[in-house]
Amino acid sequence: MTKCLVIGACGQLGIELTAGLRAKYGHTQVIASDIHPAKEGTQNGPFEVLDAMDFGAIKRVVEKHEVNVIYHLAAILSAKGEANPIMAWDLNMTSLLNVLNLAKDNNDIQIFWPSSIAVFGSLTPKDATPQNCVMNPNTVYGISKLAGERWCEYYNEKYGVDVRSVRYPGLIGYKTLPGGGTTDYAVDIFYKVLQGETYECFLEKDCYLPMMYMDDAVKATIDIMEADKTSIKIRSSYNLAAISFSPTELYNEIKKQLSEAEISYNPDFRQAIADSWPNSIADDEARKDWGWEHSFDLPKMVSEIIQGLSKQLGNNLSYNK
Ligand code: AKB
Repeated sequence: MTKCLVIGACGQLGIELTAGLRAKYGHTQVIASDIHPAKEGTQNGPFEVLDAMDFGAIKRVVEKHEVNVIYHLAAILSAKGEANPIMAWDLNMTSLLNVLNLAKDNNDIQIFWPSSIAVFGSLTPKDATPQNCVMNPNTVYGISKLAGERWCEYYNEKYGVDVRSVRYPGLIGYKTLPGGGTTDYAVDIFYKVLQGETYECFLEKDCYLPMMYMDDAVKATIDIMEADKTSIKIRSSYNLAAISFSPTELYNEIKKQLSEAEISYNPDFRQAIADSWPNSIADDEARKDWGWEHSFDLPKMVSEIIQGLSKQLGNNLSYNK
């Protein structure tokens, strides 16, 4: 019987992954945990306040609930990490080593840990970036993700830990605001335009980045964890792709569906981070090894978010779909 622990369940992905796992395995089978108290979306099942830096605390929660699958999502992202690099490194690495060491002592525990397109850098091929290529990340977040990937492969090879990982592109959902990422503009814009405000974009208008709608991200995460062990050939982290677009392309699609939407551009320090990341990703290995397929293209994603977020915000703007 699958018994999951989600670490970082109150974050942008955590809330939606917890909901997806509970829908699949049952509410009591998924323990949500976070350093912050439970919030809406995590309260319909067990919840533990948990510091991912505290090995003993994770072990106690795992033993108490007889957990056999850990989704470890807690991390400091790219833009926020630059404000406090040492803290970002400490959190991102110590928490990963905590769950890997737990699984090393108990090989029945399976681990999911997310990597990111932030592992790539200025010397990486920009278009259709392959799984294996030059990687020279220039953020502490990217450095920690690349080091984390090496640790995952090491623990799998040396100790047999069943750890699985994907390199998420920018994740776009509307249920919870993201915090501290460079791709967050693609979520922020919806909140602003649906409240009748002009969105001031912190990236340049033609800056292409790999992105993915949250439902696809949740599906990819559950799919890789459910795949047969023998089909997982990459134990560092899989390239994962869905759509790529620039702020202008996103804005134009929103404008088609919500004619009031307005945007202006005022790039800041996050532009340099975005410039070092790929435009698009080749994810052939994920598609071949464990059958990855995405479902959301840009128009479908925009329409879902406008409809869902309008309801959530209770606004009465008219949209065209
Ligand atoms: C960020 O922008 O830092 C994240 C990521 C791409 O991992 N969304």
